[in-house]
Amino acid sequence: MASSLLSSLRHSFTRPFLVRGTMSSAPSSQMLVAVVGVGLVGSEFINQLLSIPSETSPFRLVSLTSSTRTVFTPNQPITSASSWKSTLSQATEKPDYQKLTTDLAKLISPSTRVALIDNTSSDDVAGMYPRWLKAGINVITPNKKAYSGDLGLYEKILAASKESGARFLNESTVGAGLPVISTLKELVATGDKIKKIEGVFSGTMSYIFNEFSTGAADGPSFSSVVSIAREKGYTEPHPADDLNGFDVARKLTILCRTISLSPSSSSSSRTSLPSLQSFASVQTTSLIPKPLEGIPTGDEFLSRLPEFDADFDKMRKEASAEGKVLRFVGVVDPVKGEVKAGLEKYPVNHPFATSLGGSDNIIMFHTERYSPRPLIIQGAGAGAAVTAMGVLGDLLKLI
Ligand SMILES: CC(=O)N[C@@H]1[C@@H](O)[C@H](O)[C@@H](CO)O[C@@H]1[C@H](OP(=O)([O-])OP(=O)(O)OC[C@H]1O[C@@H](n2cnc3c(N)ncnc32)[C@H](OP(=O)(O)O)[C@@H]1O)[C@H]1O[C@@H]([n+]2cccc(C(N)=O)c2)[C@H](O)[C@@H]1O
Ligand SMILES: *[C@@H]1O[C@H](CO)[C@@H](O)[C@H](O)[C@H]1NC(C)=O
Repeated sequence: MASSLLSSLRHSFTRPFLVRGTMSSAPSSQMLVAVVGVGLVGSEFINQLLSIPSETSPFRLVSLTSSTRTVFTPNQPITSASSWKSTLSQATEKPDYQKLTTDLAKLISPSTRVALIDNTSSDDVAGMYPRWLKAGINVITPNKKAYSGDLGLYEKILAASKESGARFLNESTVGAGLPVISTLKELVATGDKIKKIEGVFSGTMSYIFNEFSTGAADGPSFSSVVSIAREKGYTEPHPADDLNGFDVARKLTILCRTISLSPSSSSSSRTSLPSLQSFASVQTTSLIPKPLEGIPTGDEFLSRLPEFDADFDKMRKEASAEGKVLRFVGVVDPVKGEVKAGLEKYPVNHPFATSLGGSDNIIMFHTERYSPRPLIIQGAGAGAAVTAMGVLGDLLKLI
């Protein structure tokens, strides 16, 4: 933390001197960018990156990698938003992460830095972060795998970043483009004390319960809401991959680690939070009915889900009788030492009941300063445009 603050200060002081003498062209301190994973978010990110006018942009896009192909063109950066796709599809080289690491590391110099954007959801790619960071390559990603997985991998990432000074940024892993991690980091770094973070962290779960539970005693059946969510492309192909709550558990792990491993975090919140071995250590209450666990296909799962509609209906009726709605939330509570994900009830006039629409996320920070009324962040928590904005925003933090 202190060293990254120092390095960003150092950077802002030295940059005017570097720029002097090259008045005519782009900033002389440049950032070469490599993108791995060109799906929805990756493509949108590339388009946003290339929309920065090249005369002022400190970025040069030098490499693209999909699951089957790779291009590396440091001498002729990619500049065209209309042709990068065909450049990649015509490439004949297969992805080779060892080679990419060496090739990128060779480009690093006092005036040239390198950032790698992982826009995959791949565990293998996430496993490369320590090597990339060690080689001096900055890593930016919306992929939650590395930061919420095995603690051993996360510790390697921290150590590699410390050793080389290369940075890893993760804003878009929680709430996509919403400023959740940066807000949390700033609260902690300025000495505020986190009492509780609570929120609707999954766009899919948000949509499902916004539709299913409005405060009324009746409404559409749970299985019909899940089916519609799947048709609209809001769920994973297999809805159980959303209903298991793991996505929320991963996001909570990232928040928890961000608090407990921050050097400026008060020692009490650092010690009271559980040290999570991985997202699997988060107390997570799955919404998958027991008899449907392990069903291999999404279609079969959905065809049997109506057998459990009565159970969900009963919960909705009970909540309604108390003047409440059901929401699938995540909680990080340093006071109680608790990190958990599951279904909770909230009064019909609570922001989780009144202000959510579509697949919005909402995150409440209860802190010593923001008390009794919490700091609230709300908005679209998924979608290529906002996620790519979170990634590009991280990249801009390096300049
Ligand atoms: C900027 C950007 O492109 N972001 C995307 C993001 O939109 C997308 O959801 C995730 C999912 O993988 O990737 C970045 C991730 O999500 P998305 O783009 O939605 O997924 P995708 O369309 O399936 O694209 C993934 C591409 O990765 C490639 N891939 C897979 N495995 C590899 C390996 N080993 N090497 C190289 N490429 C690899 C696939 O390539 P092809 O098979 O097509 O060649 C796919 O194209 C990323 O972002 C997270 N996310 C966070 C928050 C919000 C969102 C969202 N979409 O709203 C996504 C996802 O969890 C994921 O980790
Ligand atoms: C997220 O990134 C920030 C750096 O911006 C870092 O301080 C924090 O520890 C990271 N957290 C996780 C879990 O990756």
